[in-house]
Amino acid sequence: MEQKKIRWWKSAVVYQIYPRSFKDSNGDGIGDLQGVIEKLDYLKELGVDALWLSPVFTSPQDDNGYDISNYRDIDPMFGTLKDMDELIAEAKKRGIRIILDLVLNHSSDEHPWFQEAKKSRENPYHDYYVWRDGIPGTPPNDMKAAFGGSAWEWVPEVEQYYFHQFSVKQPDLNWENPKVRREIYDMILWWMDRGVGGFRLDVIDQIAKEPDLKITGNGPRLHEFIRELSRETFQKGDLLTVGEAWGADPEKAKLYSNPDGSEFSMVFQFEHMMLEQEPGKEKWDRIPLPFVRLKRILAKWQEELYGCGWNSLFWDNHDLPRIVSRWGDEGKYREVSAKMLAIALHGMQGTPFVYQGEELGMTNVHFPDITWYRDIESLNMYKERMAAGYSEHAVMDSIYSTGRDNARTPMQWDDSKNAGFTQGDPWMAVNPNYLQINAAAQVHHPDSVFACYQRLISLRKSYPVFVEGRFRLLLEQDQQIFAYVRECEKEKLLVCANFTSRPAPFSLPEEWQEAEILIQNYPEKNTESCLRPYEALIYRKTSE
Ligand code: TEU
Ligand code: CA
Repeated sequence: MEQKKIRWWKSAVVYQIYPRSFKDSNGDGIGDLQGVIEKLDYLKELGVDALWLSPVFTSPQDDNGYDISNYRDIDPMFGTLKDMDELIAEAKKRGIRIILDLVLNHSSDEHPWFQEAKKSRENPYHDYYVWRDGIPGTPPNDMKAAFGGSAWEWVPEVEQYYFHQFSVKQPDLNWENPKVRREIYDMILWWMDRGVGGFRLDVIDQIAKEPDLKITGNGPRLHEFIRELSRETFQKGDLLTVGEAWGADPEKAKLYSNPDGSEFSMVFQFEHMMLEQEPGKEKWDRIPLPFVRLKRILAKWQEELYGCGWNSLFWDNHDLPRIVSRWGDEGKYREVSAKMLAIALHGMQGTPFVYQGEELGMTNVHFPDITWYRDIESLNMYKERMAAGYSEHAVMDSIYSTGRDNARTPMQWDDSKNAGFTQGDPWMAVNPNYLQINAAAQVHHPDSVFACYQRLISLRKSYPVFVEGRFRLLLEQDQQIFAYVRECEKEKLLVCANFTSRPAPFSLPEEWQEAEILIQNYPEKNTESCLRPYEALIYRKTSE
């Protein structure tokens, strides 16, 4: 049996860029592709192997680019196709691949397909989308859209409703229609010919919808469609493909990330990210993190995909509050907790994703009022909850703790005006703490959060146990410490992390007393029988 080559993305670390907030090169206050090119040496210094760009395709920007009106062109605010070709080439020179974010569940309502589709029921593009007969004011059913309101929108010209799981300007594509699938496959092959190194597939588990049965995620034809997509496109290259699958469980993930390459390389699952959402409520209604459950869920994913699937590893992305504010500390222990969270995540098996600014320990933002915020999800929630009688204080608290704009404030490059992000007026204000938290203050500082990520990324390439080692959870019931071992034939790791601001009783097992310390987040050696606040270490030893 030919030795299965280790796929490049199994030892890779991917960096997510939210282009609009990363670096502005032309002074219009919006990040762009030339800005990304300017920062490739910074990313090379960090050591990442691939860049996932949130969408930069032509878009009216109703959902900041997750509403695409031309899949084969770059929105002028981000640059041109020529800039994208230059980015792909310049990144390649540095051994870095470019991963594009494809939104295939829906398009923009300004896409020519939809502009045609809504003209008449006989239009050849009409069934590129999901339509239902009805009468004005009485939608086909009571399904709600993720950004508020009904999931059905009436179009008088055709006297029908169209289905949209997200905003009214994001009509769902009809994957039942083979013409839609062919258009999508041809577009993907076109990007593969331009040299992209992979794709992130937005809400891909929602493409096989059955709205009459109120099914959105995990529809009956989902894996049929994904296998066809993979066969017709991805399998013709050596790509990293990652599907966003909010509803995935390990059983589904074994299909999505089957080592035979029949679907994707991996998925983003969110079970570990949903634990503070009050059951039966919206994401805005929070309960404290159930830490022991978190550890059990992380362990479940590690154990169940071992040898038969592949995990992505992430805490942050453009939709989530920043992890150091969420599970670390914004004050005295900001840096040490940011490093702890990195160590706890990067010691596990899978492909780690670093979200822009996470490598600096960037935090959530606390703007004075709603006028400073930009995200359609937060703005719609604000309107809905204020109209429903919530106090403004409660609504703003939800936005402060859980809003997506926490991750979308401009990248903090240095302590110059607007953190060096733009010479113009930024599309969204910079987090005022950029004076203390910025790349310039960290890149050549050996004790910085940046240096911690640099070290973790290089460790993954230096020791096969990071990629191959089997995960085993320790101290399962401990309320403060997340500890686990990784073991393969020749070597093993012990990872331990105190997730709290209090010392945590811990005695290092005898077998690890003489082990080498690969990384730790306190400068001085620990002499007590406890882990200091947010203390984390990775020990390594060769297997007997
Ligand atoms: O997100 C899918 C999605 O479900 C999230 O929007 C989630 O519902 C929300 O963020 C929870 O706060 C993807 C993209 O990542 C997101 O940015 C887009 O808004 C969304 O799809 C629609 O394309
Ligand atoms: Ca710009």
